[in-house]
Amino acid sequence: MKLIIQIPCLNERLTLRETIADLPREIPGVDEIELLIIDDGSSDGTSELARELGVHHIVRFPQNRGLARGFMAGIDACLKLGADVIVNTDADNQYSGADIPKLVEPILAGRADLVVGDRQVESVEGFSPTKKKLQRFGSWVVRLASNTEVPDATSGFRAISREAATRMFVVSEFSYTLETIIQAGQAHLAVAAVPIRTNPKKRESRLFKSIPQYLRRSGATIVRIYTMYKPLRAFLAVAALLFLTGSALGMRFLYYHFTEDKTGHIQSLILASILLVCAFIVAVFGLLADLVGANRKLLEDVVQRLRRVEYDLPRRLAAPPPPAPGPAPREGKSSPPSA
Ligand SMILES: Nc1nc2c(ncn2[C@@H]2O[C@H](COP(=O)(O)OP(=O)(O)O)[C@@H](O)[C@H]2O)c(=O)[nH]1
Ligand SMILES: [Mg+2]
Repeated sequence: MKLIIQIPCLNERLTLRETIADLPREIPGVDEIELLIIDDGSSDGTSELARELGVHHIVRFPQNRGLARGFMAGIDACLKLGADVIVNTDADNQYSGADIPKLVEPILAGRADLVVGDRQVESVEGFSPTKKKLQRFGSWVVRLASNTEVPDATSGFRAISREAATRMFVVSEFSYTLETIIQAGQAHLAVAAVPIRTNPKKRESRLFKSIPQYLRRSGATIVRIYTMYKPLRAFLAVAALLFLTGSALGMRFLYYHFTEDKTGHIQSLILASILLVCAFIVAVFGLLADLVGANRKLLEDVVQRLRRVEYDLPRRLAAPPPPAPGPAPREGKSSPPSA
């Protein structure tokens, strides 16, 4: 059982040493632990420090590609390196490395494919009330879209089984946290959450420069992801709103038409017609988006199979062949080694 702990980094020279020092060196049920950092165009010598600290693998981009792409590059590298379980953590030592055994336990026990560390956000001191509210809202949307019970969807402290990692495809540019849970939920993988501890805040977030930026980016990500994974529901909700408003205006027109003067309220009639036509168009868009979604699922299946061929086949070919079936070894004598 090989565990690779991956750490996405953007200029983390100041905190990387402490983060790595806090990682466990041994975990019951795990034979090998390796570290991998994704240095996403850092200019402060993060990679050099990582090498000095004995990090086993470094994925380095000459230019910043963003956390989501960095995360996926790490996942791909871990699969290629033969990881059975992958743990993702932050380089600012935000999450307590001592909780990694707790995080991987449900995967080792075969109870989960994706385990998300729950920071119990209500009690985290470093979070502003706005961030807490948005975090709660984001987690609720993710639970709705994924049919899972993850309380802290934006947590980057996760354990991922090889099976779940082979199925991960992040399309969002900005962050991987929400999308990966939705994908796992929709693929009917077992998603679990365990309470974990966090360390005191070391620095401001690298992902957001200000609260309005946080609101804008997270809001857009949540809407986009929900529409992407539940297109019919999202489009039909908008269509229903347009339909109900159009119908109400249409009723208003008919009411006045039959009870008062027969010539007035033409504006209501025009607006009602426009809204009803729009409702129809949006509903048709929903059907089209649903068809595109079905296509994406097929593509995901193809990519998953390709990954298996690319990453699992060489492993299987490199492994010694199983002993050829033959007569059972006689008692007291060991069987001859197979070729
Ligand atoms: N690969 C990559 N990692 C990033 C980028 N921005 C932030 N990170 C890393 O992602 C992790 C989370 O970032 P952090 O600033 O702690 O975000 P927060 O925990 O949401 O406040 C840290 O390990 C960062 O070094 C980026 O553009 N690319
Ligand atoms: Mg952090």
